[in-house]
Parts: sequence; C-alpha cells; structure tokens
Amino acid sequence: MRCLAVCQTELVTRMLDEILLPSFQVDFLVESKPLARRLHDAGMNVTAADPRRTDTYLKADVTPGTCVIVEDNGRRSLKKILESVRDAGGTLIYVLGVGISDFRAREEELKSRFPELSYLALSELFGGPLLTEFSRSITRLKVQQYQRFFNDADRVLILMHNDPDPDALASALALRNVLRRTKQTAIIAAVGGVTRPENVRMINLLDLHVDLITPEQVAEYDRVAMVDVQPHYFGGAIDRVDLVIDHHPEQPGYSAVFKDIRTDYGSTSTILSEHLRAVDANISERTATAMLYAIKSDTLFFNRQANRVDIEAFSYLYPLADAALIRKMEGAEITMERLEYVLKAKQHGRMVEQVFCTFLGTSPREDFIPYVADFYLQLENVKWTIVSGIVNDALIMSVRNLGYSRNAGEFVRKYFADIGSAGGHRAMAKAVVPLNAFRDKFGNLQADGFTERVLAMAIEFLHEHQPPEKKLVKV
Ligand SMILES: [Mn+2]
Repeated sequence: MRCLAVCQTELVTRMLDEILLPSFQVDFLVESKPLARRLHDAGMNVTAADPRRTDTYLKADVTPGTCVIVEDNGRRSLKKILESVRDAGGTLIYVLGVGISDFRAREEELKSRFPELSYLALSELFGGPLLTEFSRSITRLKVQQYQRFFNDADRVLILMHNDPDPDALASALALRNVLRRTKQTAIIAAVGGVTRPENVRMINLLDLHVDLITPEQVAEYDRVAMVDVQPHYFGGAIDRVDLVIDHHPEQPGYSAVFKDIRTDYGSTSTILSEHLRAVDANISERTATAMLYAIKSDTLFFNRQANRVDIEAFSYLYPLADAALIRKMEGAEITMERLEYVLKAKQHGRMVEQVFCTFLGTSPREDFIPYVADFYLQLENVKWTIVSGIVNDALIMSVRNLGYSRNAGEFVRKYFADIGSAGGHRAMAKAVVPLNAFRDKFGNLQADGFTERVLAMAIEFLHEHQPPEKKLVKV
C-alpha cells in the first residue's frame, strides 16, 4: 500500500519512516527545503512542496487508495491542507495529533468538516504501552521488597479462603513462584478444603496439593501470605499477616506488612501475572494453565468485571498454557449429581415473567444451588433465576440475572438481610438464612408454598422499582 506522509517536523518524519517501512511504500512531503535535504541525505523518499496547494497532491499522484497521513501540530493551515488533499482525490486521510492538549475537541472540530478522516493522537497511541511499562517498575519495586522480606523465612504459608476456587489456587501457585519456593518451603493451605467438583478436578489435573490447617496453626509459620482473600474473612482468628494480594474490596481492621489490593481487576491471578512479569519470572506451563483458567472463570470469560489488564494477562498467559487441559477442567462442570439437581429444579420450578424460581429441598452440598441457578439462566426467555435449597439447617438462596435489570444483591438484602446474611452485586447474589429464622418470618412453608412465596417477592420487587431520580422530578 502506498502512503503519503505530510509532515512538519523531523521527529515525526523519522518516526513514521521507522514504523511504516518496509510494510508500506512511503513518500514524505515537507514544506521546508533544508529539512527535505537533510532527510533525503538520510536516505528517505522526501519532496519539498507547499502542502496547502492541491497541485502538490496531484503531482504526488494521490488516488482514493493512497493513505495520506497529515501531522497536526496545532497550526491553522491544517484545514487548508486537508481540503487540498480532498480536492486532489484523497479519501483515506489520517491526522496524527502531536502535542495537541485537547485532542478530542480537535478531532470533533475537524470531523465536522471532514467526516471521513480518522484522528490519531500520538499521546494516546504511546500512552498505553508507556504507562504499562512505568507501572511495571512500580510493581517490580513492591515485589522485590516482599521477596526480600520472605527470603530468610524457613516456613512460609500461603493461605486461601475456604473451598478454594481456581483463582485462589492459581494465585497461590503463582505467588510460590514469585517467592521462588517449592512445595516443601511454601505451604499452600486453606482452613476448609476443596469440595466443588470443578475445583477438585482442577487440583487433580494440575496435580496441586492443598494442606488443611486450623487458624491456630498459622502461628507456626515464619511468614504468612493471603491470596484472593483478606484477614477479616477468618473472623478475627488470624491476626497476623505479612502479605495480602487480593481483588476484593479492601477491608479495614487489619494490618499487613505488604498489600496489593486492586479492586478493578477481574481476578487475583491478573495481579499475580503482573508480579511475575515485573520480575521476569519463568512461568511454568502448569502455573500458566492454572492462571488462565482462573482469569477465565473469575471473569466468567470476560462477562463480569473484566478490564484491559485481565485481557492483557490472558493474552500473555495463553501461549504459555495448555488450552486442552483447560477444556478438560471446564468439562467437569457437568456431573451426574448436578444433572439430578437440574432435573429436580425443573420438576418443582415455576416461571413467571421470565423469572425462574425453584426449591431443591435438602442438598448435601451447597454448590448444587448456584450451579442450578447458573444453568437455568442460560435458557431462552429466562432473565432471572432464584434457586434455593437447604444445607445443614440453613436456607441457601442463589439469585442470578442477566445483569441489566434490577440488582440481585438488593433483592436478597431487602428480604433476608434482617434474618441472615444476604449480599451480592447486580448480576449475582446469595442469601444464607438459618431455617428457624426463616420460619419465624415467613411461617412453615412447604416446597410449593415456598416457591410461590419467593416468586411473589421477586415479582413485587421487579415491579416496585422507580429510579430515585424520577421521584425527585415531581416538585
Ligand atoms: Mn478471585
């Protein structure tokens, strides 16, 4: 493809020459004769001519297929230049903004007269990679500090939340790598073991080992790190922690020697991928596979709370990981046991106004409930799912929606926060209510009565809502 670059400065000319050659055939056009001579001597294809004249572009043989790049350093003659390019038949016009402080305004102004042009600001083009590079050095400093702090310890504990999920497991593995330790010198542990089938499968397929410990045993370690969780989770049972790496909202009431909490990240593994990269650590296929799987599952494959950094981490890890193994781990989502609960849910379920509500009765494990809620949300015409069951004398309710309707967290808080724990965000929420507290508030309901009652609450909740702004308008 042929390019004609209309430049004002030597820097931009040389930069474009470096970038565009040899993929493109580039001719440069500058106004200043001495500059043209200098660049010509440097071996560039350059002509000196008046960029404001249509003639110049006719001579340069501009066609609708020529890519014309025009440097914009704020000079007023730009419009004249663009008009001349257009009059000579140029249609592929790119304006490269250099040192334009409000380039959005500039872009808008130009586009109102030349709707077909594309505006590229140099600061925007360079900004991303440059910021990544600079923030990597900040991360490097932090990582080197905690590496040193952990270096002389005999026994290191990497603690995760109960029933560790892929993100917790992968983060623990990655941190052990950052700390340059083995499974003998850094124990990966949890207070409650792994139970969900896909997590068990991940552990088996990746040959991971999770130690079970009690909060009292934490004191036996020289250094303690937490990943994907913060000390408040353990309800005051663990008061000392050296390092916390997490993407959940920062909790008050504890102190840690080092903290890296980034709530805008979709997974803790994303944070750890930056730690690993900052210190140029080797990432094994096993670790990369675990981390990739973690990012995929914590962000629901970029459906939930994912941002540029998660995608960046994903594409970095992808070539290092074993994608076939991830597919195998994901296959574990469906088990015979779970299918039984899916069928049970259908038998006892009711659907009204695209809200699917069901009661699973007593369940030996909690994970059947969110699984069924996620499963039915995939159905056509279903926009909300509310799935409940009883596990160990508590009513567990999982609520899901497609994320653009009313807030699921608000729903569970409204009806259940006074009698149990209830919370979540827009698209997913959970309530845990002791059975006797539930009976005190709602009476002793049988399965069908329960489903009807919850469905009625949901419909009421979905109908009652008026955005507060609208209410305020009535003066
Ligand atoms: Mn996580």
